[in-house]
Amino acid sequence: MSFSSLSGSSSSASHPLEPYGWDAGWEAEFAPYEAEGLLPGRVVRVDRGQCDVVTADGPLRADTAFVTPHDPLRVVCTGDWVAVEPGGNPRYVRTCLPRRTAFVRSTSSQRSEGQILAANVDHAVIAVSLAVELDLGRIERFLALAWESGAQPVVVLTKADLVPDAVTRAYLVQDVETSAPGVPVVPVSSVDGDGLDVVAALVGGGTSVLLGQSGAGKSTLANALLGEDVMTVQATRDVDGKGRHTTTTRNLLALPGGGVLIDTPGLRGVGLWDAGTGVGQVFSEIEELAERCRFHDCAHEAEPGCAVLAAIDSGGLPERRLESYRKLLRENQRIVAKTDARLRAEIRKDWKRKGAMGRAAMEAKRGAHRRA
Ligand SMILES: Nc1nc2c(ncn2[C@@H]2O[C@H](COP(=O)(O)OP(=O)(O)OP(=O)(O)O)[C@@H](O)[C@H]2O)c(=O)[nH]1
Ligand SMILES: [Mg+2]
Ligand SMILES: [Zn+2]
Repeated sequence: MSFSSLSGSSSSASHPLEPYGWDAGWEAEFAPYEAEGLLPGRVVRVDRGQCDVVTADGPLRADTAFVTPHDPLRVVCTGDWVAVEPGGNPRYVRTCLPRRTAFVRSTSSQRSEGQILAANVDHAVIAVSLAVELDLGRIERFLALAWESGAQPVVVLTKADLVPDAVTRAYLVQDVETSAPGVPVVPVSSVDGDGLDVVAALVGGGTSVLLGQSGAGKSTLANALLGEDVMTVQATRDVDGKGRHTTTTRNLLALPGGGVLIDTPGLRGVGLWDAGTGVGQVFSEIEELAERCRFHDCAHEAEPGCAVLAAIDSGGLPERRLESYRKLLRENQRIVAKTDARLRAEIRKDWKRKGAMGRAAMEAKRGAHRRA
């Protein structure tokens, strides 16, 4: 990789990591490590105990042993800013700078384990294929996680060339817009280039992550935005969205017109992960209506003066939205309860590990409490 082609805006020497999102905030955050002689870098890809990092000296590979703690949410991830040792064999990533945002999902609905998919992301771009039937519930779920991550969500409806009829296309866009208040919804085709300029403008600043099911066209879109084939795309697939995963690692790419893009492997589904705030944002129109219900604790079931039910009756709010809202709230409560249970169990384990001395000290303290 060379930095010579970077468009230096003026005579003032810009930092070679600027195209990767480096700014004054990261510089300040990195200062103590700079003093130690470590190199700043951004994680491009993580792969089995190692990661690719882009630094001012170019790309390098480093060992992640120090940044792979037990807590899966603190494991180094694509998009992280890190401090890397200037040399050594292996060369180690010493530490991760505190994240501004993080896209987290639960690995499955069965287990209460969070998985971080991308760090320091400004725009969460949810790719949804127009070649298959829209699943609004799934879009809402992605959106909840996106809002929760701290990033601004965007929905791109890919393969728009497969819906040539303008009226049908407009209906599909409208359906998604109804399920995504406050979120830009952009139909795009990587084949004929429709909508590409709109997406390019949205991802032209900050860091964006492409998320969605396998086969949604994420890598094809990434290549179209890059103007070259960097990500591998499978030319033919048996069944759209069901084929094998083409992209297998999360990859960070600097876009030629500015902005940073993270392409990710397709996700069959995403489990919520402590996303109560995110769910509220996806269904903001329901939460706004709820403020006008007669009862403060209205459950919008059959209460008199319920503004939510009134909106359904008048056709202003699709009933599906309320059902989906309830479903995601319930799922989120379940995952939060499970996580709390797991944390409690871990704290108990920790407690058992403590030596006799610690235990005695605790006992003494408790005794003191009892006496008090
Ligand atoms: N007609 C049409 N096909 C597209 C478009 N974008 C992507 N495709 C096709 O859709 C298939 C999947 O595209 P990918 O870009 O590999 O999908 P992906 O989301 O990266 O998939 P994973 O890496 O498995 O997650 C390929 O056969 C592409 O050629 C588009 O805009 N129009
Ligand atoms: Mg891909
Ligand atoms: Zn109500």
